[in-house]
Amino acid sequence: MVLKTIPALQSDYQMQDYEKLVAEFDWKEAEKAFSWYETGKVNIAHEAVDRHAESFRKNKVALYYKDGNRNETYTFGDLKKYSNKAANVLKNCSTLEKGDRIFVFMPRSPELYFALLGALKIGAIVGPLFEAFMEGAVYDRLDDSDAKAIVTTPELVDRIPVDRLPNLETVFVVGDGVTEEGKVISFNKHFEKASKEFEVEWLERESPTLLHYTSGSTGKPKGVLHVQEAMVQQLQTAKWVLDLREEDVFWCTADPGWVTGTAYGIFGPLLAGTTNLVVGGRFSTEAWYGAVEEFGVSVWYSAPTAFRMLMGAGAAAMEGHDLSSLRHILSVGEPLNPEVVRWGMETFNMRIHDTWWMTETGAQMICNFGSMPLKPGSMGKPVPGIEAAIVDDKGNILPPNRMGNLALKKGWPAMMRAIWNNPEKYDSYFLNDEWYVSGDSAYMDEDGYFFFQGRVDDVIMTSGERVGPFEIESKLLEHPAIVEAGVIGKPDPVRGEIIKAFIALQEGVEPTDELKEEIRQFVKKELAGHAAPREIEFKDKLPKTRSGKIMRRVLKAWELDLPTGDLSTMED
Ligand code: 6R9
Repeated sequence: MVLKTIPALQSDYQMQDYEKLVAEFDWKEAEKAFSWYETGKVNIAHEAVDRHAESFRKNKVALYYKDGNRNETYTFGDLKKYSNKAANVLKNCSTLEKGDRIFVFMPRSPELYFALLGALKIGAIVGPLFEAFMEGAVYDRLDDSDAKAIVTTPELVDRIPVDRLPNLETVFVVGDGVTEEGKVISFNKHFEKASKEFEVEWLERESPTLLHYTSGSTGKPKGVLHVQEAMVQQLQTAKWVLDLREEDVFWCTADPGWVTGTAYGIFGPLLAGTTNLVVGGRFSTEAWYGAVEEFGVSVWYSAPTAFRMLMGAGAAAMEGHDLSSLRHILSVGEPLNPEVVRWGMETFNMRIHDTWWMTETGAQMICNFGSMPLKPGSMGKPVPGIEAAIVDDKGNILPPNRMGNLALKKGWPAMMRAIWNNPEKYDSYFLNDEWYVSGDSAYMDEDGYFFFQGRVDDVIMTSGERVGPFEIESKLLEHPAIVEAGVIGKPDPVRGEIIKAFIALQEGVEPTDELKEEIRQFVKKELAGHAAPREIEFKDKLPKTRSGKIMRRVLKAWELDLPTGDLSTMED
């Protein structure tokens, strides 16, 4: 059963005529929005902050920050001043030069944004890290990229193995009363005195900006390198997909340790001159609904795992909160289950718009736009200017409704330009020098909508049928007892593979054998006999990444007693 198509929104969405744009749009058009189009002087931090600070947006709020006792507001003028100060600190207290790698390793706080933008102003390459990383994860990333400096906090500094990182020269520690010894520099001490003037380093469109480490299923995490030109696509999608407008308050819930937290937690909205909310700390239903209300959030970008938690908390959790400021909701990172879309319609009377992209793509690629009908369960259609297709392993385009490799025509503005230190890995993404192959399995229907099926490695072959885990997981979520589900293929001598489901139940539900049977029958009746999980295992919690992705490879490794691979991004 497929939920009915939800009609396009009747409003002034920025992208109106999708088909026309697909036929006519050229990225060259989008470049005109930037000052470098006129001046030739390129720096993403200038475009995101200084350009607005020098305009009518000088006193407009750029950043609301809330965490525990801290509740702070920064205008674009403030952000220019403080990122200039940060740039001066980084420049004056280290030997950092254009192209050198600096990491930011700290919780979400205004200082993180000042430091990150300051580092971009001096032309350094910034590697953002999740604050939860332990010593091994920090070491791997700094060592692989030959980092020269890192910005961190007193709580995290002990996780940086300075003795094993001979090229790491400077450790900036953000906090009060930091003692300067060895490589440690007190960020705050120098920040207070630093000049608020700074001449940004002017760079090229192809100059690198960010180095985002992302884990594959095997081996060490790889460093995905982005360049200045990514801003073209980040701004264009902020307009078309996020539909950001002058008066919006935008909240991207992602941490900058994840690409969503930089591309859309910083750049997209700031390039568009939009007011952003940053909330520190961990997820809680109360804090999240409270933040939407307190700051009047109008556009909200989050992830299925968060929506599922809000859904699990039920209507009672919303009581007493005025969420009427919300106008547009979007999702990324994991397949957006139709059940969650249904909940969104019921709860907010709003469509939740899925967006598909990857660290490697640098910006949104396949999306549900406000101006088009939404098919629940589909990620939508390619952003105008992007060509996507389902191809076989040789690069032949497959007809509609056939499952295959989700591929993108090489050469979009935000595309990664290298895997750090690993040109072979970089080349391995491309097929016939034409297609970027995502590693995701999907199909496209006759209307051009793309449907995610799973990572290629996760696709299940059972009794000769190819089954994507996503469809089964989504069906399982429709069962009232289930909060979360992860589905894998388990090798079987007769059937090739059988379907095994790991399930987290609603609080208070008894994990009985009768319930297992009931769930099996439910899938059988509602989806297909061959899709019903032969094995079911109840778990308190499923293994997930910090960006909320269910780690099916970990479930599989546990099941089959295989090595789990890199676990540095796993949530504790
Ligand atoms: C931005 C981001 C990329 C992988 C991607 C896919 C999964 C992301 C999705 C989605 C289904 C969506 N993914 N968005 N799957 N529907 N809307 O998530 O980057 O952390 O590199 O992950 O995430 O499997 O290949 P990243």
